[in-house]
This record gives sequence, structure tokens and C-alpha cells, in this order.
Amino acid sequence: MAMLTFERKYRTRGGTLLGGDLFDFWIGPFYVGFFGVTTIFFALLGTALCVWGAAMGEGLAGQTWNLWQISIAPPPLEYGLGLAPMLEGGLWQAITVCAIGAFVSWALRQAEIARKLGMGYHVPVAFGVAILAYITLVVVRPLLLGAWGHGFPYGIISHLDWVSNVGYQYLHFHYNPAHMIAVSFFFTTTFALGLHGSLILSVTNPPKGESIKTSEHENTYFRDTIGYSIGAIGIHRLGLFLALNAGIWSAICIVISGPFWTRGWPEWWAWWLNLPIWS
Ligand code: UQ1
Repeated sequence: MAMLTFERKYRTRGGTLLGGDLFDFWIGPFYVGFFGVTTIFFALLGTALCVWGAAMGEGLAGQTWNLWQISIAPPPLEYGLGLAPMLEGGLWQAITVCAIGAFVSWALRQAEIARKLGMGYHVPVAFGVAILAYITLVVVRPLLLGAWGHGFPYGIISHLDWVSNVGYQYLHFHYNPAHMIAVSFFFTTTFALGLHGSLILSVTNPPKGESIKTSEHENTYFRDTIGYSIGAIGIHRLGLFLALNAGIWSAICIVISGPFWTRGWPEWWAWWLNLPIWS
């Protein structure tokens, strides 16, 4: 049976947050909605501005169509929190507005679809954490430091250079305690996904001629190996917890660098070396 045949019964009207039933329809398999329209608008405009910037000479070393080297830079620090001319960071400011507009529109479209289906808001809330991490980088931290120039440049190589440079500005970023926690959550997320994905495939993708196994086999596998199974819902709760914390601690580790701590991160650990218990 084609997907669209049995999915038709889930296509319920209403549940929109804005616009009533104006955009309450589907194009092929895709729900449109007011926020689908605003997502397309911001995404197309932001992309066009990037292409225009590339054509006007924004690149790591002057004008280039090399996809790796194109870079839309934020304004020089001298512009502070003001608006900059288009080719001196104004483009970056406009693209940032488009990016936030598109990301937030997408989250609100997810919320509308969740309402239609009578689901919880877990998906838009989770995506909201990713948006929060981005906004921390290009809005919150630049605001706290007093200049849009503290945002990162929009380019494949250039944003990596930015991460490296900002890291070395604090001598050794791996000594940032929030960075330590964020990295640990990223690694644990991939570990949990590896365990979960392999477990699910191992029970649902048997060799030819053999039947699929059940959740009892999943539980038994982990009880036999480590004496504990977190369960089918539990692993997804754990996964969501780990993934959201990776994003949240990433945002924390960068927003405290500068606004809260301006010296090298290794030096922050002086509080540990200075504990009276060592003397
Ligand atoms: C697990 O216990 C479980 O329950 C059956 C899963 O559900 C399908 C899993 O995917 C995984 C990975 C585990 C094991 C995880 C822990 C934290 C013991």
C-alpha cells in the first residue's frame, strides 16, 4: 500500500498556530502551513544573499566560486552593535536574520504538525535546543561582548578557522569545564545511537529465511551482556537527554568564554590547585 493511501486519515484540518486555515493544505506529501511559507521565504532569501555575497567578492582570499572558500564575514568589531554596510558585514547581519527566521519557522511548522497529530511537542522542543545553540553563537554572545563582529563567518573553511582561533584565544579550550561536559555528551550520544541502531537492526534485519525477533530479545541481549536493559522507551528518553545536553553544554561553554572568563581556560583550574587540602 502506498504511504499516501494510509496516511490520508492523519491529514486533519486545524491545529494551526497562525493564519487559520489559509495555508492549511498539503502539496504532495508535504504540509504547507503559514510557517512552511515563511520557512521557504527566509531560506530562499538567505541563500540568495549568500550567492550575491559570493558574487560581490566575499571569500577567504577575495572573490571566489570555490565552495570551500566562499565566506560571508560578520562586521569588523568597530561597528559594535550597529548596522553595517552591506559588503562590510551587513550581508552577514541580513543572512543571520534570514537563518533565525527560517529555523524558528521550521520549529513552529513542526509544532503545528504535532498539534494536528495529537502528539507532544518533543520534536520542536528538541530542534529548539539546536536553534538556541546557534542563537547563542551569533546573537547572545556578540550582544554580551558588545559587537556583532564576535559572530562566526558563514563559510565552510572559514567557520572552522573561527572555531580554531577562538579556541586558541583561550589558550586550550579543552580545559573549559563546560566544553568537557559537552564533548562527553556528544561522545555518549554517538555511543548510545551505536548501541541502539545496531540492536534494532540485529532484531529486525535477519538473514534471508529467518523471522524477525521481538523486544524480549532486545532486553535479553543487554541483560545477558551487562545485567541491565533500559527498555524500548527508556533508550529513546536517554538518547533525547544525551543529545539535548550536548547542545545545551555547547552553548554554555562558548557563552561563558569572554563574557565570564577572559583568560586561558587552563588557568581557571587554579581554584583546584589552590584548595587548602594540598598544603
Ligand atoms: C536497551 O536496554 C534497550 O532496551 C531494550 C534498547 O532498546 C531497544 C536499546 O536500544 C539499548 C541500546 C539498550 C541498552 C542501553 C543501556 C543504557 C543499558
